Amino acid sequence: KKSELTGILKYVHKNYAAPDKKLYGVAKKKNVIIIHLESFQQFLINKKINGQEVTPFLNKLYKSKSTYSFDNFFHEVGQGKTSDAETMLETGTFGLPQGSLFTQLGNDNTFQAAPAIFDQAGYSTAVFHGNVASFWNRSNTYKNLGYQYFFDASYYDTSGDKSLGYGLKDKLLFNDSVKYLQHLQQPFYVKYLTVTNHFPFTLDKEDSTFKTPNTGDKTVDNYFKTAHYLDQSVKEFYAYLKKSGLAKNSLVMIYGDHYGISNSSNKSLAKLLGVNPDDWDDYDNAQLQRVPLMFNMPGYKKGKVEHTYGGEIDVLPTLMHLMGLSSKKYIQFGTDLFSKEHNQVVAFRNRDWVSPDYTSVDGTIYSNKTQQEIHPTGALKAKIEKMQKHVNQGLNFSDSLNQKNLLRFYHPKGFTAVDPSDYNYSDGLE
Ligand code: GP9
Ligand code: MN
Repeated sequence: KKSELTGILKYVHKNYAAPDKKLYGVAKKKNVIIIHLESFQQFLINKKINGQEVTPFLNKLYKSKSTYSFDNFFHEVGQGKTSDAETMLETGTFGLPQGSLFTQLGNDNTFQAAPAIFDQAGYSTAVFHGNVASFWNRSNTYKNLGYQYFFDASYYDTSGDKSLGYGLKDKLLFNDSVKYLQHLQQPFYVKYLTVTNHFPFTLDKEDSTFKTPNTGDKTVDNYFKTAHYLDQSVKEFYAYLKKSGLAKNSLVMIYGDHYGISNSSNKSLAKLLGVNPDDWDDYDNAQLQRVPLMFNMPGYKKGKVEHTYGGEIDVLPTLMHLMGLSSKKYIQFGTDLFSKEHNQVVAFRNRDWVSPDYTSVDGTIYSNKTQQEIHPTGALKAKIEKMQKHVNQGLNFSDSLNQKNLLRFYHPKGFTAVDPSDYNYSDGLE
């Protein structure tokens, strides 16, 4: 079994993309604050409904000179949804072909993941989340990832109208977590998992005055309301970051974990996006899987909107390089989005893919330029096959690494293995 690592390592080394020297370490020693925008898709950015911006604050961050934003960034989750996004971002490996890696392998697998890497670089690490710790088996998985603290629902007052479907409302999560955040030793690596913008996108009247559209599909209509609420939550958190002085010492990474509107509702959404619903097809569904990715460094002046194609698997090496941490000795399946050697073929978990010029859905190839199906021959056919091979290899190697728990045989130099028994997330009340 150990020998299977050899093939994986060969692939990972061949795939490795060296960082852009100008950006390497640009946020060195700063805090890392990750804001996981639940079910948040890229089309919300700069979108107006009835003349009103849905996400005015995020729009400002998106185009700010202090932010590197991406407009061709895709989620790559499978059935593990939020937990798949977390898997990719924390471990640099894909979620599983079926089910959730957190649920299936989170108890026992060996990881060489972001929390442990940052911990060993001198950071304190924590997750803030308004749902119960057991959801997606986080309480066990986080210990194996090496998170020092997990402030789950038990740390907050979630009574009455303070919480909704998946837990504490986002504004309260950001507000009520400050008392824990401010006691963390800096620099810290922390993650906020929001929940309010989650299907079925319901919200109490008192939490929003946003005037929803009227597509006839309640899910689509309400999505804009909860997204607007999420935007306000982030704005309020930023006010705290500014006031406390944390902003200027932090890199804030903001991303959408996956779609909120499923393919079956996309036709209702089409009208709002200026597309004739009758023309909506699989190609459009694939393109709609874009989610935001922003690296905001308050005070920084050289940010811009990047058009590079990439996905969630690419985030960890990108972030590590911005923070001045080499990713070279780790087994990660994505590459630094700022690297000239970054591969722009984005794998979906079901082996479909998107790239700057072509899109593949269910074996059908589309030209992005014409948005029409094509039937490649000759050199183009070979090129397309090469892209599919890249997608298959990445997913296959990642699956075999995780399913056979191969990292237990891999010992990157200078990395200390995580001992889950080092952590106890209880708030001492039970
Ligand atoms: C629950 C939240 C939602 O804690 O993270 O998970 P999802 O349903 O999006 O996978
Ligand atoms: Mn989610």
